This record gives sequence, structure tokens and C-alpha cells, in this order.
Amino acid sequence: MTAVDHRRSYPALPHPGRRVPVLGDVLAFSADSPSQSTMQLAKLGAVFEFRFFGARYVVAAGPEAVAELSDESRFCKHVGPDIEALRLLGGDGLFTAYNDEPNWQKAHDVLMPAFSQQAMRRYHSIMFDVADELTDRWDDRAGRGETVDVSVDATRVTLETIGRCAAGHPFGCFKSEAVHPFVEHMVAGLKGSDRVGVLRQTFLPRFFVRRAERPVRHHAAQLHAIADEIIAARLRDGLGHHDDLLELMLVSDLDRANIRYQLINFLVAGHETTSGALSFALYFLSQHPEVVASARAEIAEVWGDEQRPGFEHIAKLRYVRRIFDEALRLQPTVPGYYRAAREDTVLAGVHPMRKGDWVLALIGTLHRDQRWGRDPDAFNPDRFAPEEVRARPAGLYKPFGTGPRSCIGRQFALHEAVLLLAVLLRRYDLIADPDYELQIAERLTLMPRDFRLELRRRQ
Ligand code: MNH
Repeated sequence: MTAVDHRRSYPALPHPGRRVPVLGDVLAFSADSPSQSTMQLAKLGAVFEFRFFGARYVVAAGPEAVAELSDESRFCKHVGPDIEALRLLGGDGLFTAYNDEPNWQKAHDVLMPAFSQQAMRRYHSIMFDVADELTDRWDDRAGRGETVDVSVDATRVTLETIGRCAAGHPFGCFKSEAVHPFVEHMVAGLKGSDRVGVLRQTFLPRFFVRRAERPVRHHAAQLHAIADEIIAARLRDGLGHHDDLLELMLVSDLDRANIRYQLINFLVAGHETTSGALSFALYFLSQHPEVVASARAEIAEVWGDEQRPGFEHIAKLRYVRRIFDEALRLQPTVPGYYRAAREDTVLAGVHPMRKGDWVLALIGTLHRDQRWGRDPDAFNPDRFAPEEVRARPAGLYKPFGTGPRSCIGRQFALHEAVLLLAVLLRRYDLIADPDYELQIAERLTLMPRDFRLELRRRQ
């Protein structure tokens, strides 16, 4: 525990250059890419601040500061402004729950078995079923010489997978050209929550907050209706002959409102971030033929001619896994997480915090720290070779957050992503438009925008 000397005064934190009275630092931000704007400010210092209409955000960008925030004896997860607004959609579900809400521990205990090895074995064949739907679609596009929008199809595959694995619910994402209404309402709800979160912190009249909440409440109601229908369908079907996350909840003593919130939490958290990560990985692969060649050699060795390799064959794809790890390093799809002080303390020697004060920890800057070695901006899966991992200081890699509130779906995401990357690398040459420059769309999470691939069947 760091003792705080309140007699000592600390210099003010650095902030963006063109600060305007009342408005604050609005000029430093682009409305539809707040995370990327924040990343660009990281050069201000290891800990910096920005303000909007009286709202104050403190950001930890320096790797030492972010590492310090992982110390569970001093800091804990904080439900930051945008995540708090997300409670309009997700209530007290796992991701959006406050640390001390009783339903967090209760649901965490109920749901852990849904992420055990044994459960993962069940998901494995569902993941392959959905991969087949993706390759049917891509074969068709390849046959017609058409390109595919990678993020849109990655979202199809990950939503379909989590729907079936968690709740036995086929969304039918490959049955229609339209974006599924669940995705539409989710995206609008996520974007709106970001705005509501900021507005609630400002001194602007509450009218502005209520006006921004209105569409979010609308999209939330639509998501609730979809979740309620999935639950009702399961109850009509009867309990006792399914073996999934929804079943675990329905036979537990979680209340019905919480079950709905958990389902929405899982359907959102369980596909959006994996979809972005898969898309970034495919982007990097399209730029690195030498990495593709190494991956294919491994896939050929581990999978041979088998059409549907078994569960164990996924973990053996060490190099494909490194590709995914490296994609999540360079482009973490969750840009940051919030941490609050458990007691009065000083962060990184520069920022005194009272108990309960929070900061935003940036993942992107941590992931490109000099301690990653030569050229941290370059894509190089070998960084995740065991000897390189051992040679590096710990704590430089946090794509799944930190501590007891870190990602419960990590193994799920890794299994799904490695399986899909192997299927796609084996089946297609992935050809990007040489003029495409990576652009990133933000909706709380990050994903490539308008990234298209031309596909050529290899086998
Ligand atoms: Mn996921 C928490 C990133 C895939 C379900 N996830 C988190 C956090 C990060 C994160 C970061 C911590 C946020 C915070 O501290 O506020 N998650 C990811 C990434 C991927 C991902 C980068 C894919 C790649 N997550 C998944 C999948 C599922 C899932 C797949 C479900 C099947 N995640 C969650 C849940 C939480 C979470 C639930 C909240 C856990 C808790 O607080 O107990």
C-alpha cells in the first residue's frame, strides 16, 4: 500500500493543447473515433487528463501506470461511464455488474462450468458447423469472383456461434443478406451508450442526457424482446434435455430479470470482440504471405486430410494461435478498461487518487511499449514463441483485461478464432486490395471498416 501524503501537492496532469473554456478538450476528439483520439493523446504523458463540459477523464497510457493498475490489492474493476450506460442494455449481467452486486458472484459461480474443458468440447462441433456455413458463403463468393466484407461476415460467424453454443439458438445469420436485427440494435445501443456515458458526467442540463438515453432505451427494449423470446422458446421446449449456458441459468436460483441480462451480456460480449479480432487477424494475414506460409505448413502437419479435426487438434495449432495473439496485441478490440482505487493512493507517482476515484487504462499503448523489443509496431507472431514470452517482462499483454473481472470467455474466443483461421487459411488464398489502408470503426469495441478480401479456393 502506498501511503499518500496529502500535504504534498502534485503538479496538474498534462492535457491536450487546445483547451477551450467551458467546452474543455473537445477539439482533441473526433466524435466517431473517441478511442483512437485518446490513443493519439498518449504522447502527453504516462497519465493525462481531458475534460468535456466539466466531465473529467483521467487516462493511464504509460505501461508502468497500466501495470500498476493491475495490482488487485490497490485497484479493482470500475464500471466506467460508458459501461454504466450499457447497463440500460445489460443490467447486472456479468460484464456490466458492479463488483459488490450479489448477482455478480452468484452468476459467476453458476456460469463457470459453461467455460470448462468439458463444455469447450461440446462447443467444438458447433463451431465447425458454423464454420461450414461461412465457407459455403465464401465458396459462393469466390466462385463468382466477388469480394467479401470481412467484418460483416466475421460478425455473422461469431454471433451464430455464441447463439448456438450459449442458448441453442440459431440466429440464421447466413440465411439472409440483411444484418440481423440483434446486431443492428446492439451496434446502435453500444454507440448510444458511449454518448450517454459522457453526457452523464457533464454539467449539461439533464435534458440532454434524457434525450440521448431515449434511443438507447429503444434499442435495449428490442434486445430484451429477442432475449425474452429465446428464453420463452427454451421453457416451451422444456428443461432437462439441453446442456448449455441458458440451461445452467434456468435451473439455478438466478432471477428471471437477471437471466435475461446475462443472456444479453453473453450474446454481445461473446461475439463482438471476437469478430473484430478475427477481422484484424485476417487483415494482417493478407499483408504477410510469409506468415500465411508458416501457418499452412503447421495446419497441414496437425490436421492432415481430416475434414473435421477433433478438439485436441486446435490447441496443437501453436503458430496459428500466435497469429491471433499478435493481432490482439497490435489491435486490441477492447481499447481499454476502467480501474478504481480501493484506498487513497498515488498512481505512477504523479496522480493522487481518493478511494473510489477511477482511471481509464489504455491497452493499445501497453501493447506497443518498447519492452516488446524490435519494432513494436510490426506484425510478428514469433513474439509469442515461448522463449520470447519468457524473456519479456510480465504484464505487457492485457487484451482480456485483468484480475477477477477479466474475460470469462477467453478460452472460448481462442478456440473459436484458431479454428476459424485454420479453416480459412487452408481453404482460401486471401487477397486484399493493395490500395486498402486499414481504417477502424468504433462502437465501444474496434473493428476494421470496409476491409474486403478476394478469395481463391485452394482446395
Ligand atoms: Mn470478454 C470481460 C475482452 C471474448 C464474455 N472481455 C472482458 C474484459 C475484456 C474482454 C477486456 C474485461 C472488461 C473490463 O475490465 O471492464 N472478450 C474480450 C476479447 C475477446 C472476448 C478481446 C475476444 C477476442 N468475452 C469474449 C467471449 C465471451 C466474453 C467469447 C463469452 C462467451 N468478457 C465476457 C464477459 C466478461 C468479459 C461475460 C465480464 C466478466 C466479469 O466481469 O466477470
